[in-house]
Amino acid sequence: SAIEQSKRLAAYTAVDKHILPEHKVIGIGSGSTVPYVVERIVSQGAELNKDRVFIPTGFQSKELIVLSALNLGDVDQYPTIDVTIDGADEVDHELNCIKGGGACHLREKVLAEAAKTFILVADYRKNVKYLGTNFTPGVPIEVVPFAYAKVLQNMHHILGSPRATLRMAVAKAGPVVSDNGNFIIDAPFDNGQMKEPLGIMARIKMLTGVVEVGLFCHMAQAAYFGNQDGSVTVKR
Ligand code: DER
Repeated sequence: SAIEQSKRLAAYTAVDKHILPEHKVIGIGSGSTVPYVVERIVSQGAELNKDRVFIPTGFQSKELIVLSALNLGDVDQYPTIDVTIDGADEVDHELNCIKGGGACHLREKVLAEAAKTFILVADYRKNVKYLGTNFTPGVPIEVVPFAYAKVLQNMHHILGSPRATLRMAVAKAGPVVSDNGNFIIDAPFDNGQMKEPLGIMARIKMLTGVVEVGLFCHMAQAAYFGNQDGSVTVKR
């Protein structure tokens, strides 16, 4: 499909540009775009990859590394990462992004912060001017189960997201449970409110019971978007 092609295009372009022979510790994100990142890294050859270690951002990411026969590492062993490449749900004109569509944003933010270089790869749907344009579920928020109702109440009445909801699972009864054993709240805001994502992120993060917020502000050095016409848009 055009979307899959554009994901592959973004991933291949980013890997060719940012995963160089001298990069030995590499953070691998989550979602449906990063498999193309790993595919391109594998194509760089076993000779190069045998001296590298790959750090996952969750169960899916770990499985991708293992099934691709790449060396698996842990952020405990490698607290400093050369490059982390990850997907995103939306990226605005200042490289702020919404992440957490896959409920992996806590570990993703740890590896994004630990990396000297943090690169985003996505299809053309994610390339927006302001957050909240295309990704309608809103800002993913990882919360401890004990506090989810309180956080939900605060989002509705204080933080200005009256339509915030607890993310319910599809193939499981009850709510989605993250790799860390927590719940996810999705909090939609309108475009106007998302012109200053840093302020929203900080206020949500302060709520008791919030573990991490799926807004990554001023963290990425570049974002690559595959386009339907086969071109690539780079934001930096
Ligand atoms: O959850 C995340 O932040 C993931 O990176 C994810 O949202 C990216 O999604 P996609 O690569 O499947 O579009």
